[in-house]
Amino acid sequence: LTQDELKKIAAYKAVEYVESGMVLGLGTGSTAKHAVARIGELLRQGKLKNIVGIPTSKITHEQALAAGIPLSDLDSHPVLDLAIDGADEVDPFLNLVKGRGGSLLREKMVEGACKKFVVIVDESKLVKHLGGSGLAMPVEIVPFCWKFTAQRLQSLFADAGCVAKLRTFAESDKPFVTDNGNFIVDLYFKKDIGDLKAASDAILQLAGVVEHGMFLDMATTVIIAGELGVTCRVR
Ligand code: DER
Repeated sequence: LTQDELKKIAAYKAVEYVESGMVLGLGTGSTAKHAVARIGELLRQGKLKNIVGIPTSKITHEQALAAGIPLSDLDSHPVLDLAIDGADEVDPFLNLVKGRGGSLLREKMVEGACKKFVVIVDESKLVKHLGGSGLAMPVEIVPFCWKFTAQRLQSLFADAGCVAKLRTFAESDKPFVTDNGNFIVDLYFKKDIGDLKAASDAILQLAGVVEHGMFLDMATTVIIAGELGVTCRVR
């Protein structure tokens, strides 16, 4: 099975949790994309009714619109029944790294407002420790004096051998700009960052930081699609 087929299997499994009448958080990324498409398909087939979708990014807003999912926002629906979204990393306690697609702020706002947050991943996303894979830990920051903020983030995790890099578009040095008009600094760790809650608090205390990509104690269910089948982990 290809990685995309595994993502699709996890996504379709998650959509089985969707009931007519629900207000749904619609995730962002190549895995969540399959869930959004599936919800649209079930609506068209009449197997789901009266669904309201709350998108976690402009790109998901466009996809959901095209899929015929009625859309709204958190102002109109401050409490959601269920969100379905992917993740970049999942640790054994169901803590997540998200945001390598750049949508972490709206995802965290929407998914933090849900009664249930179902995460869908292929098995390649499972890690022992968050940030341990040497891949990016995204932090959304304001553009004002971004070097100052990036430097402070890097110093926070000096013991973990942290390197902070402004996210730019591949070819150019143009900074990536989020849906909210902010920049993203990606943190790369050489060693384990240890206490995640302490790391989260320290990051959020820096004026200039908007939000980070660690989603701690938020996922209620993680659906993992692997070569040997699909497994569900429930908090
Ligand atoms: O950027 C994001 O937050 C995405 O949801 C990411 O966590 C998962 O993206 P993927 O399903 O394309 O791997």
